[in-house]
Amino acid sequence: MKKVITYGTFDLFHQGHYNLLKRAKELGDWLIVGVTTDNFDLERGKMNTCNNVMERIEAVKSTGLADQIVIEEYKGQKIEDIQKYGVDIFAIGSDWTGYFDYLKEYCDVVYLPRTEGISSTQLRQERPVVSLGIIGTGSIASRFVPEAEVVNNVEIVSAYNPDLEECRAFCGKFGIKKTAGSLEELFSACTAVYVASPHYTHYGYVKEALLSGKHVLCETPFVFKESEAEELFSLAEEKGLVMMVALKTAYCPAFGHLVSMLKSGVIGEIVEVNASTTTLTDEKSQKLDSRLHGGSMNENACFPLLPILKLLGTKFEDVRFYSKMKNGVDIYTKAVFRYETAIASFQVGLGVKTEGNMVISGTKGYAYVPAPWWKTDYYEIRYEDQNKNRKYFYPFAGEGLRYEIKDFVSGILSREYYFSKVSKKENLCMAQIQEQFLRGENVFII
Ligand code: C2G
Repeated sequence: MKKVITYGTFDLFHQGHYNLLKRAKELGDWLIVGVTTDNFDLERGKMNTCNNVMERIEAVKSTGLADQIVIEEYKGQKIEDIQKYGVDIFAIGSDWTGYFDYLKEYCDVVYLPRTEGISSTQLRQERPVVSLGIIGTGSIASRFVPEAEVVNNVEIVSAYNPDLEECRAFCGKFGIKKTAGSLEELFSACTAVYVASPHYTHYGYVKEALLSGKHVLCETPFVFKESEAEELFSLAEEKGLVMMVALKTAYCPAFGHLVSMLKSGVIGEIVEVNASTTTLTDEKSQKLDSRLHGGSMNENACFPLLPILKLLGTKFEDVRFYSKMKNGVDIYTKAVFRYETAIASFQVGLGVKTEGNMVISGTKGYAYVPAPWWKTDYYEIRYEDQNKNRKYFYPFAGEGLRYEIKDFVSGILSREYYFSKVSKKENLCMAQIQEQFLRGENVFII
């Protein structure tokens, strides 16, 4: 039996892909199709795929041409697959001519004619564009705009800030066409909004946006009351809108992989999670202003809460906070969570600096993520026997905001496959923890 293998992303599956698979199948008796994983595509610079790996596998499957589908996860896998599956012919489109000649050592390499006039890139450009309005034009919004520019199918069309002069300057700087004089004006120009205003204003803006039928991407921290989070999620569900919290770490390739690896048991049972996020901040900053919901917990807690809730769940027995205060806000807080079979802790600080790494300890080994762990491209899994230690590297492009933006846009464009990387349950739990801290429950001042 002559075995043929071919690989591809097969995004927005089209006639060119179909022709290629058909031609490949005709070369032998058994066709194996390798479909790239989302992470592998990110790694090789394909940032803008519209369909996730499950959708792309489904598309290949539905042609009925593939006798076997495998997933392609890393560079170098082709050689291993060819040997593992006893492949006779490696086939690929002519756009790759010459590139895969190194595989000739293992099997025949055939470059098949590419279908002219159609491509995923072209189809992606033809997809609807999500028009985005920005509420709040401060520093995070300034970092957001260049990141959104590298994501397909999204255009920033307008911005709003109650300070019209500041808003005009922002729009001028980034070439945003419309300076909105009111929220109504902003909403009339867009289908989705990015809420990047001071955190105490999130609840109000998100609610107005949802009521106006807009999808929402809201900066962290989302809201400070569980009931508010609950209300906003219900509203989004009711209206059939995507509402996502822009907790960038959750969308970064390294973090997603780390969580999946640890959940699959590579360090045994997880017994402790410890993470810290400190960012020394000018005392006069709004972030340290008690009247504006300033403070370390409010500003940074959602970052370490993410791995804790993802790895240990939302059902802890109790939590205690140890805080150092200044001018009515916590400049440093250590939180300790007791779970039935594990413990977790984090440190957050705006007025105290500490090592910003993350260590997750298990019964067989531990994961070490160096500072700043919340925007990492690298982590290690370490064991008693150091020979077994492994290092893992992932892409982390630019400011890392492009991953959440891409997810948000994909969520809006292909709703049926959308699931939020930070679940409703996790978001509610984060709000509930913040609320408990603000109530002073189990807070010990040092
Ligand atoms: N293709 C084609 N005609 C087109 C478009 C694509 O024949 N108009 C072929 C490509 O040459 C490739 C296959 O369809 O053989 C899949 O294309 P992509 O989805 O773009 O995947 P690609 O990035 O080429 O991945 O490991 C992955 C491989 O290296 C190829």
